[in-house]
Amino acid sequence: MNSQTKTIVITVVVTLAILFAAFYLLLPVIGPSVMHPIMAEQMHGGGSPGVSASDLDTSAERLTNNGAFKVSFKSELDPIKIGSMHSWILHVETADGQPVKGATIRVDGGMPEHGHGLPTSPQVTQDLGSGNYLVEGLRFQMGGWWEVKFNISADGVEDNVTFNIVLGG
Ligand SMILES: [Cu+2]
Repeated sequence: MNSQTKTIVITVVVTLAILFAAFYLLLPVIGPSVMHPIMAEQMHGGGSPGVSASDLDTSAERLTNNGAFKVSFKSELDPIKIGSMHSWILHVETADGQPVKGATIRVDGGMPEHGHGLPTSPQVTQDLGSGNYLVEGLRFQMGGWWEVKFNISADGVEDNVTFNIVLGG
């Protein structure tokens, strides 16, 4: 190795060392946007173990947990845009396909991997008839895996369904 090569090698090593040091020093500053998912994962033990966003069932039509209702949704925004307040129309049928009218429906949800809930309190504001219900006030403020859960009660039967939404960005 001649002295010129040595100088180049030393310069590269020193530059890399400075870059690494700067990265660690700057972490708190560039923090929130970059670190949110990583820190949340550490704080909440990585969410549900073994579940990754890529093998989630993201279909817009699902059976409730106990099989009482078949539920589907149509978003006013398709595709759903991060940060935009919008509504859904939820369609509820019995397992054998009869529209369920006059149901009482509660909405809940959040990001399992981040350990936080929905940023808004979506509500079913209208029974549109024919098993259709207007859900207003949905907003997803970041990309990633969201769960939107509906608790449905009708004719003395109560059941729950969870839709998985994966937003890019
Ligand atoms: Cu989040």
